[in-house]
Amino acid sequence: MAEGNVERTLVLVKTDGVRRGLVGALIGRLEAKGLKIVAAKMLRVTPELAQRHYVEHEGKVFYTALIQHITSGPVIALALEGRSAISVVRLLLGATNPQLAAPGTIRGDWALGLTPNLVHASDSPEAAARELALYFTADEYQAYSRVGEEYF
Ligand code: 3AN
Repeated sequence: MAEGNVERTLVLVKTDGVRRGLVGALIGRLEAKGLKIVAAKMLRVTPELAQRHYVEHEGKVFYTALIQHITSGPVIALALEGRSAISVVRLLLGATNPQLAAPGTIRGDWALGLTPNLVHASDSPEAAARELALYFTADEYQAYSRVGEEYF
């Protein structure tokens, strides 16, 4: 496998992750993998933002539940950077349905419900660009070097 291009991806610790007190554990796993936090905030997703975020799911049976869940409490939004960050984060999360997610993945280990499945992450470069722009402005990103960056 090639080294992989450095990418940025959007990760949301969803309201269930915040309410369950798993923010530190979830972010810790992503950080330990070697992904670098380049922007972060806690926010309440408005219905308008939720609609823009989940536009591709509009009309699906689970859409209303999805919007209700993401707007039901605070979320943590993160921009993570690293080699092949988009696909790597999706692998760490595991399958969308936590009942089918492999053990060792975040959803496989810590989630059971389909709507409250702890974390959202962008699934393609196009989605990452679109979603990052929904949550962060250019001046909210921080440039810095992590200790041990040569290992990642
Ligand atoms: P992922 O979060 O793995 O990218 P998507 O983008 O297909 O999954 O779906 C977005 C969210 O919609 C999921 N995180 C999950 O909460 C919800 N969802 C997806 N499929 C279903 C489904 N069949 N029934 C209920 N909720 C679903």
